[in-house]
Amino acid sequence: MTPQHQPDQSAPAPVSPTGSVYGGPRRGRDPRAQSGEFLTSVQGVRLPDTDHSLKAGPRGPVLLEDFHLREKIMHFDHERIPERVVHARGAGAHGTFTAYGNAAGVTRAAVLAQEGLQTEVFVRFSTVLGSRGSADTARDTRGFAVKFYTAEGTWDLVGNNMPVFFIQDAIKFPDIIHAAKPHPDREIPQAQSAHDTFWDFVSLNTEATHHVLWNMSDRGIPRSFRTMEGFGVHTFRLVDAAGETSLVKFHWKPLLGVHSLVWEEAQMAMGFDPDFHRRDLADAIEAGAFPEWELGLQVMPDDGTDTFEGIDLLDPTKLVPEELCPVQRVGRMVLHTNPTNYFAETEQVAFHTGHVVPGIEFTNDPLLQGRNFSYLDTQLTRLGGPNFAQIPINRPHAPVNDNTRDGFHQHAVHQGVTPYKPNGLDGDRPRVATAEEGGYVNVARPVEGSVVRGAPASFDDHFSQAAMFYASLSDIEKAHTTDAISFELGKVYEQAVKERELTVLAKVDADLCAAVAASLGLPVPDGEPVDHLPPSPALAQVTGASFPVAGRIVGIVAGPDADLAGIAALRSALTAQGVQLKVIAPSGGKLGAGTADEQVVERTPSTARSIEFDAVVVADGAPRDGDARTALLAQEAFRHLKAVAAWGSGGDVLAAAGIPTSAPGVSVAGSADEVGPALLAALGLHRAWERHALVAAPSA
Ligand code: HDE
Repeated sequence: MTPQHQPDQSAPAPVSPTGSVYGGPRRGRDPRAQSGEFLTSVQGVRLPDTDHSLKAGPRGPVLLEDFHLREKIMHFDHERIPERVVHARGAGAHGTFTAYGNAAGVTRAAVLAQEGLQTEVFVRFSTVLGSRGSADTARDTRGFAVKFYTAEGTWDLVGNNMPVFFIQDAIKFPDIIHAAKPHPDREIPQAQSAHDTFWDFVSLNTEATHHVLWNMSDRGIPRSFRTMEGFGVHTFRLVDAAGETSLVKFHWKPLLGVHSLVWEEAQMAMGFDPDFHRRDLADAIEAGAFPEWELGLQVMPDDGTDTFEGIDLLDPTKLVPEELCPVQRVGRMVLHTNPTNYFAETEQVAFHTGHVVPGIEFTNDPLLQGRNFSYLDTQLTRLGGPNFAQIPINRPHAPVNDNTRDGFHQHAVHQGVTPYKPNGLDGDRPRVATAEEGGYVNVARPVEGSVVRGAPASFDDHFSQAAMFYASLSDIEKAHTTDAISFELGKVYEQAVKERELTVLAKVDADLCAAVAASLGLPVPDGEPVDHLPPSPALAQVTGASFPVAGRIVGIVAGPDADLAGIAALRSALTAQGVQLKVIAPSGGKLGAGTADEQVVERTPSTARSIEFDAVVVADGAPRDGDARTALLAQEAFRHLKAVAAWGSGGDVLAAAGIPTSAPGVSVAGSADEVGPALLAALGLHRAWERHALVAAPSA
């Protein structure tokens, strides 16, 4: 007799309570969330007092039987989990990815291939080196990790904002990270690469040179997570419905363009607003300026060589120039919802390169293969056991029936007696799936070779793409990169390390090497730059192109006698483009309280600092002999190449601050109506780059 099916495999609910599909507390309550009107103990006993321990008399001693005290303190003592060993500092958001459908020719993964299909995502951006409480704007690579909750299972694209990596083989990851993290003796410096051990390692391990140049370029100090590109870095293998394969590289293209801070701004933000990027992301989403990216693919033939136009696709220190292989846009991601709870979502989210769905496979990139081990392993310590996939933010939005059982933090109440296969007692359920039924059937690919510890000869080319990258930058970006390397090596104590790094730079670009050597007061070493591919214009970010301005912030200096009607008019012109206006006045409260043009004062001279604003405007009627910090505000904005504007007597305030009102990106108008269009145009260009020559080079 065929055994009767027993409902053996009940699994956790398929949709995360913190996912935006569920809507968190906004739509219905998660039964595991806090509920009830009264404060209770962990066991649900209502509490009359949570401020006093149970004592023998008001002056003590405290009694051991105080279960509430013990429970409250016990839980508090264990509120922390280990921070990520890398990428500890991060910020996340929920969103939706919509496929255009044009990827159907290369992959059978519906998330990419099915036109119009919407897939929920959770994205976490991060710095690499700093601790969880470190500052956002440190010079560093940024993580760009996307969890796609697809109906075919979860797919994680765990990328960075740079397309290459420091090392070619995962076995070196502990080395690069130990070298880049704070020195083990004093645990300094925090969240930065400007120190001896980092430069010691990268000057010896020269395969890092390409990534080091990206870090030292403006990409290392993004203006916002919203203005970063993202890259999958490795080459992946896509499989279409017919089983045909292609090699691909993944790109995220921000609709707002790629923009960065200037170095002085980044340094100031580390003190004035260490949460700069986290705040920017959350504020933009809250304001409705939802960040968007298009996902793009570089598709290359899987012809068995694992190379394209002579570029080794298995070497993660190499990119494929977009001019050689265009990026085809296959979908759009919109981030529209802030997390409800940082710890539950952003901290507990667990990404893994091995989370893939049918139609997405790996290549033999040795960095990728090592990552496929690491990301699962790290969660055991970080999230405390093997059941981290049951944490709400990590739950697949696909039915899970995995036959795993028990373990720490098991939340499911599984039924039945047959968590094994084959089984006869439950009709051998759950069934295995064929490819047609959506089973992850690997494409058959031949593997052969001798067992060796080594790398192919092509991995020995450490400089040609570094040189190409540097040659591709705009002059301003080259100047910034030169300043950045001069700064970082200037912080290094060991002379030998500086000298060694100069020999590396000599292979990249002679002018770069000479400028850094001059800054360090060291001789230019012998050595010729290597040959490289032609410059790739797609790698430069200062191009003169204009971009949408949604989410930008303008600070407006005002006071009790300011032209409030003009401010109101400017506000509506800016708000229509998604730009926020923040009023800065001598004291808090409201200007013109109770009038039609009432303005809430959001900043005073003691709380306003230029780093918060993409542009600074002085209103007609603003105090002419105002606080000296107001002059500093305008001067910093000017020095950082930001748009500066004024109307009416506001122009006098700029003049008194020593701002040349005819300089590029400075507009002084007769009325607020004229300021709006000029300001929006300047914001679209991000910075007044032509002003670069006027201001102190190292700070801009
Ligand atoms: Fe990671 N990386 N990584 N990495 N990585 C982690 O996983 C690792 C690498 C990246 O927001 C860890 O859950 C190894 C490249 C991001 O939660 C860990 C190697 C790229 C994040 C780990 C690399 C990345 C991580 C730490 C060399 C870009 C943050 C905590 C083989 C393509 C994800 C964790 C988040 C996090 C290991 C190299 C991106 C330890 C061994 C290359 C965005 O598993």
